[in-house]
Amino acid sequence: EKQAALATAPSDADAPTIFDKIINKEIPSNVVYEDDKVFAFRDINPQAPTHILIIPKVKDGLTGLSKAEERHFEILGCLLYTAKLIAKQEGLDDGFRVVINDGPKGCQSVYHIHVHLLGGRQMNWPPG
Ligand code: DGP
Repeated sequence: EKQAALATAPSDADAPTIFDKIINKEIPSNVVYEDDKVFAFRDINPQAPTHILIIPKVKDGLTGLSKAEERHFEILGCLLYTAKLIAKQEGLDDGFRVVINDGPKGCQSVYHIHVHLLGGRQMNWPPG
């Protein structure tokens, strides 16, 4: 399913994605954190007992990390700091993982930057 999505994903288009509808609550999601800049919700296809996506409310061209510019420094920091806050909120005191998939080879499927927060089980290394 994911491979099929990757084959058709617009790897550099700045078009709206399903995440805009999630932010606007046109599509329901399980929201775990929201402020003026950042939105976080549970992944529909969890890869760990805790699997949360942390995204900027305004994409501003940040389809993925590879498109980051200096103007994105603040929001990039906000996303990671929010991951830390949510990890605490979720009780992931023994550790967790954050992941940013970028581009086709990074297995990115939604082109609105997002930080995956994964935890609640022993993670493995190397990742797949
Ligand atoms: P990535 O493959 O890194 O681009 O991650 C995209 C994630 O988005 C993937 O783990 C599944 C998740 N996702 C896609 N559509 C929806 C949705 O409609 N709702 C929720 N909650 N998650 C979604």
